[in-house]
Amino acid sequence: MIEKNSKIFVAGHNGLAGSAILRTLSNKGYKNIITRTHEDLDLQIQKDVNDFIAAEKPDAIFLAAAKVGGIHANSTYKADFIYNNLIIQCNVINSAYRNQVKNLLFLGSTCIYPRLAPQPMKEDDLLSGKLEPTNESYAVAKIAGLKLIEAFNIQYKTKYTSVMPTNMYGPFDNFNNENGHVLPVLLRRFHEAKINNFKEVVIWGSGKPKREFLFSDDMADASIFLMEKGFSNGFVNIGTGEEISIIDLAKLISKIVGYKGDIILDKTKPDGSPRKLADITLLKDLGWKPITPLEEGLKKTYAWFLDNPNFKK
Ligand code: GFB
Repeated sequence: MIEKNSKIFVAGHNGLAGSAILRTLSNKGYKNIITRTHEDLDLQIQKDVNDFIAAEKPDAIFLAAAKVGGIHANSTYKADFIYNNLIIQCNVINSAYRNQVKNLLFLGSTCIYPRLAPQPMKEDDLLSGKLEPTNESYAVAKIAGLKLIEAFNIQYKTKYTSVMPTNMYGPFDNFNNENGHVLPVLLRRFHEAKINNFKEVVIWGSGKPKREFLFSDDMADASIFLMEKGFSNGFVNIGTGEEISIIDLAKLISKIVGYKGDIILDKTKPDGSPRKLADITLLKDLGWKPITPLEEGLKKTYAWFLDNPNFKK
């Protein structure tokens, strides 16, 4: 387990998840944190990763580095989503073991579950059915990652942890119109429609699919909670237990942004999974509970977006 003076490497500290983990660790009084930019350390180069971990010998690693994106990016860059993520997680998990790193947390995603898994989705539902085609590459890579952790814990007696957060959002998200996830993309689209007086905003799909949205700082809080407990007995869902349809999310974002125009559905775009609500009974039984309601998280994220106009788009 980790303690306040543990030396902690946050891999992927500039991303949505990694920045939330870095921010939350600092807020909780962790002072001995190391990070490396992608330019300084390419996690796809096995020797560089091993040399870095051997030299720094961290007590713990939060593996939040990954190739991520929304439904369009996942459908368009299938090879990158499986190859990049497999390489990164194999390099970091293997080097952690080879250099006696005691604690490691691997970040997966609830897209690992079958497209039509019973809702809410339990950890036991893994590999019980066909995956959602639009994000199968990413899902296979993340399933491989959690299985790698499981296998290292069995064969090499490591005590590593895997968490499967639901759709995350928050500061330092990807607001790019094509490759971002739905929540940041709609925040930006409604904002730009308001300031440009557009008559309507187009959203993709039927608007009927439901999604669960987890504020990134809450994911970080749950992940640090598990690492402080030294939990390493399988993988754990992280979510809010609440879901919302895409059309209702769009209406909520429109209200928060203050947009007055119409919402139009582009049904030529894919819907993806009909639902993907995570069952968080295991996490709640361990003593954690969700923190940030969606409307509050949306307001915080929109405020951050307004304060960071030049952030990657
Ligand atoms: O967040 P999202 O891109 O990915 O899309 P998933 C969620 C839903 O939002 C789909 C609808 O039903 C989309 O049709 N949507 C509506 C939009 N308007 C838009 C829009 O302008 N942009 C986008 N992107 N969606 C992701 C996986 O699945 O879940 C990732 O692709 C990851 O790999 C993530 O697992 C957690 O929620 O469908």
